[in-house]
Amino acid sequence: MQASLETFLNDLPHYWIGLSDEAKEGTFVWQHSFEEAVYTNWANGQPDNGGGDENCGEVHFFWDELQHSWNDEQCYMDGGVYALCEKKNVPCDAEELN
Ligand SMILES: [Ca+2]
Ligand SMILES: [Ca+2]
Repeated sequence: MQASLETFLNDLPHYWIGLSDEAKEGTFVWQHSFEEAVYTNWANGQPDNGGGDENCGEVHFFWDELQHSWNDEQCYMDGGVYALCEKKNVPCDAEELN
Protein backbone atom coordinates (compact mmCIF):
# COMPACT_ATOMS: atom_id res chain seq x y z
CA MET A 1 0.00 0.00 0.00
CA GLN A 2 2.68 2.47 1.03
CA ALA A 3 4.69 1.69 -2.09
CA SER A 4 1.74 2.36 -4.39
CA LEU A 5 1.08 5.71 -2.70
CA GLU A 6 4.60 6.83 -3.60
CA THR A 7 3.62 6.88 -7.24
CA PHE A 8 1.22 9.81 -6.96
CA LEU A 9 2.10 11.78 -3.83
CA ASN A 10 3.83 15.11 -4.27
CA ASP A 11 6.97 15.72 -2.29
CA LEU A 12 5.84 18.74 -0.31
CA PRO A 13 2.24 18.68 0.94
CA HIS A 14 0.96 17.03 4.06
CA TYR A 15 -1.62 14.27 3.61
CA TRP A 16 -3.92 13.50 6.53
CA ILE A 17 -4.73 9.80 6.46
CA GLY A 18 -7.62 9.74 8.93
CA LEU A 19 -5.65 9.01 12.08
CA SER A 20 -6.00 11.02 15.27
CA ASP A 21 -5.00 10.78 18.93
CA GLU A 22 -7.23 13.69 19.87
CA ALA A 23 -9.30 11.52 22.24
CA LYS A 24 -6.39 9.83 24.01
CA GLU A 25 -2.90 11.18 23.66
CA GLY A 26 -0.57 8.64 22.09
CA THR A 27 -3.32 6.29 20.92
CA PHE A 28 -3.95 6.84 17.21
CA VAL A 29 -7.33 5.63 15.97
CA TRP A 30 -8.92 5.71 12.52
CA GLN A 31 -11.68 8.32 12.41
CA HIS A 32 -14.05 6.15 10.36
CA SER A 33 -14.05 3.30 12.89
CA PHE A 34 -12.35 4.64 16.04
CA GLU A 35 -10.25 1.48 15.99
CA GLU A 36 -6.60 1.69 16.90
CA ALA A 37 -4.22 1.49 13.96
CA VAL A 38 -2.73 -1.99 13.65
CA TYR A 39 -0.36 -1.22 10.78
CA THR A 40 1.74 1.90 11.20
CA ASN A 41 4.63 3.43 9.29
CA TRP A 42 5.84 6.17 11.62
CA ALA A 43 9.04 7.97 10.72
CA ASN A 44 11.97 7.70 13.10
CA GLY A 45 11.14 9.59 16.30
CA GLN A 46 7.45 9.97 15.43
CA PRO A 47 4.85 10.38 16.72
CA ASP A 48 6.40 13.00 19.00
CA ASN A 49 3.40 15.25 19.77
CA GLY A 50 5.67 18.17 18.92
CA GLY A 51 4.66 21.39 20.63
CA GLY A 52 2.13 19.43 22.64
CA ASP A 53 -0.62 19.62 20.04
CA GLU A 54 0.16 17.27 17.19
CA ASN A 55 -2.89 15.03 17.03
CA CYS A 56 -3.39 14.18 13.36
CA GLY A 57 -1.52 11.36 11.64
CA GLU A 58 -0.23 12.27 8.21
CA VAL A 59 1.88 10.93 5.39
CA HIS A 60 4.73 13.34 4.98
CA PHE A 61 7.80 13.53 2.79
CA PHE A 62 10.89 13.65 4.99
CA TRP A 63 13.80 15.25 3.21
CA ASP A 64 16.37 13.72 5.56
CA GLU A 65 15.10 10.23 4.82
CA LEU A 66 14.06 11.01 1.24
CA GLN A 67 10.87 9.04 1.64
CA HIS A 68 7.26 9.29 2.69
CA SER A 69 6.42 8.04 6.14
CA TRP A 70 4.04 8.90 8.93
CA ASN A 71 4.19 11.87 11.25
CA ASP A 72 1.85 13.36 13.80
CA GLU A 73 1.12 16.98 12.92
CA GLN A 74 -1.16 19.78 14.05
CA CYS A 75 -4.66 19.22 12.71
CA TYR A 76 -4.88 22.86 11.63
CA MET A 77 -1.94 24.08 9.61
CA ASP A 78 -1.25 27.21 7.64
CA GLY A 79 -1.33 26.22 4.01
CA GLY A 80 -3.72 23.36 4.64
CA VAL A 81 -3.50 19.61 4.77
CA TYR A 82 -4.69 17.36 1.98
CA ALA A 83 -6.97 14.49 3.00
CA LEU A 84 -5.96 11.13 1.59
CA CYS A 85 -9.07 9.01 1.12
CA GLU A 86 -9.66 5.40 0.20
CA LYS A 87 -12.30 4.47 -2.34
CA LYS A 88 -13.50 1.25 -3.85
CA ASN A 89 -12.66 0.37 -7.41
CA VAL A 90 -15.22 1.79 -9.80
CA PRO A 91 -16.12 -0.49 -12.70
CA CYS A 92 -15.14 0.85 -16.11
CA ASP A 93 -17.88 -1.12 -17.84
CA ALA A 94 -20.43 1.42 -19.15
CA GLU A 95 -23.32 -0.98 -18.57
CA GLU A 96 -22.53 -1.19 -14.88
CA LEU A 97 -22.43 2.59 -14.59
CA ASN A 98 -25.91 3.06 -16.09
CA1 LIG B 1 -0.86 13.90 20.03
CA1 LIG C 1 5.36 15.03 14.83
